[in-house]
Amino acid sequence: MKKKWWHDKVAYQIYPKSFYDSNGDGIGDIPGIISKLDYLKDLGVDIIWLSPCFCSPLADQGYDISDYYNIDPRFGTIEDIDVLLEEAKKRDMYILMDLVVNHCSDEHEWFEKACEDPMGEYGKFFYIQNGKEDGSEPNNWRSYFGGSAWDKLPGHEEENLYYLHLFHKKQPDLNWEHKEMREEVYKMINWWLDKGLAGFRIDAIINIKKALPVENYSYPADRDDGLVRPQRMLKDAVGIGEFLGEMHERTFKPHDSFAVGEVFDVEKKDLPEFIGDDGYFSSMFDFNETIFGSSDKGWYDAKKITPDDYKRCCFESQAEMDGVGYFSNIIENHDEPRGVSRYIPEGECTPRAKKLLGAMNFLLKGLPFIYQGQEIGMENVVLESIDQVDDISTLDEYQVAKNAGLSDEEALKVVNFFSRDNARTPMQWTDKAQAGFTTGTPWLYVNPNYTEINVAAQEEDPESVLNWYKALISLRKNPEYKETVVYGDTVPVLEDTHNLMAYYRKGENQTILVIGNYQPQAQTVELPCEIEKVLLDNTKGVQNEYSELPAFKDGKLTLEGYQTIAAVVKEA
Ligand code: TEU
Ligand code: CA
Repeated sequence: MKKKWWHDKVAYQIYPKSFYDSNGDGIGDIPGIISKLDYLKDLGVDIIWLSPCFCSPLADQGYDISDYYNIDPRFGTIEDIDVLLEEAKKRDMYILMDLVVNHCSDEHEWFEKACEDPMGEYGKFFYIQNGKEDGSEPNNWRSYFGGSAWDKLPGHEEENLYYLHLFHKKQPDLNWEHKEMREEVYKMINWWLDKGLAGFRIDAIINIKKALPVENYSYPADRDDGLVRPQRMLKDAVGIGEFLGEMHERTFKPHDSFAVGEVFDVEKKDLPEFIGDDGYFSSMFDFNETIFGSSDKGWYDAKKITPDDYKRCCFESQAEMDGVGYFSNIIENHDEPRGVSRYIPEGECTPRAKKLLGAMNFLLKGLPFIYQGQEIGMENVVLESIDQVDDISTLDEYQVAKNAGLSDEEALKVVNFFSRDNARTPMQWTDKAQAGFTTGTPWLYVNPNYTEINVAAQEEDPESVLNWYKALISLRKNPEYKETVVYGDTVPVLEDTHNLMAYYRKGENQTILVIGNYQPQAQTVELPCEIEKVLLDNTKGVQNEYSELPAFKDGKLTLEGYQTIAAVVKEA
């Protein structure tokens, strides 16, 4: 694998609306992000991915863009972005923005023009077409947010004319088959890269190629709504590489920029095309742990992941990436529950367990992305009522659960666990009003546990989750160990041991063991190696040098509940 400038970095995802509100309107903004750059630099962050802050009606919280060249006034101005780029550069930090080009907003001028003249030039920018003879939709694809993926074209409700939206009805799909539309996308990407962006996170990009002609691709319904999930259609959508390759050649490659794809359902054989040395993208997220246990029926039918499942998913991805490319590793993002509430069994979510999870994921091979609040161990919220929910996806899944026969309480419990709102409650800076996020009324309620879980409380505590993440990041950057942590192969160790996650990171002439006892009870294991130097131990706060582990003798290591260590070892 060719070494790239971003391999040894640490990335951080900001959800601007919930990160920090600088002007008291209850909405996080770009000046707020600028004011926190030193916090992020001190943490050890190099690359910052901003979820969208372009002009948008916020039907899908900004993933419905109405002007790709401008910043929504609720978040700030394009001049604020210039200041952010400048201030980041001063700190050797890089900014990524979110490239949302599977669809735009129905309030984008392209779609407005398409509605004025569906058969004109801008009509070709979208999937606009006649329904069936009986006036029904062209096929039975479901939107990711529920209901048909087709709606009558606004202003043409009396005609048999539909437009496609795989996501919300206010997110019309862009027609990538139309070259002029692609040219507009490439022009926009290059405009932003020329402005100084280091690259993009690329939204839902696997959806840009459809099975065509759409009227030939109805499928047996997979639920009693008579519809079928869009992923079924994607299996018949052939040739996405033509678009992704063109985009790579026309934009990312000439700028040597960093592009990380939000890509699902890519076959192992296609990985080299996607993230190989000259792949469509620099990297893609490892979603193996994220999708584990999910069900086509909906969130209500999903299976919870256990520590042994989690370990297997991580090692599977590490093996998949081996010799192919460089995944981006996450435990959470703005679409997912809080990682510590998902991957740590209920009732065991202590700071020590949070630190174990952090180490297990962060020290894998790949580019680590920390999601805002993960570094302090922010947790899921507890919903009292469905009326508290903002997320459109959650509201849909609540209905799906009720249609499947769950009671209101059961349905609420399910969506509470998986709701995207869990990751979108305001960042918890202090134990003061509104967690120090805003002096106004926050757009979404603050998790009531902010009085215990907040940045200020953890900065001074050597045993805090925050200082543990700082220690993980400084280990990755430590010249003595960085080659091993960044490029060393991942080799599972004691893989069959229950509730134990252990792996070597094998560098050229150094092996680091990462081992975690993923349960509350202590356990003793026979190590196939000699511990030479302990680098990190989540039971001992942050220290530079550790004495030899007292619990290690005759080749046996006893780990306390949720204890994890990283150590230089000598294999037997
Ligand atoms: O998420 C895409 C998304 O919802 C995936 O989980 C989808 O199911 C995938 O394409 C499966 O093939 C992105 C954003 O992260 C999310 O916040 C937006 O709501 C969505 O796209 C629409 O822009
Ligand atoms: Ca604000």
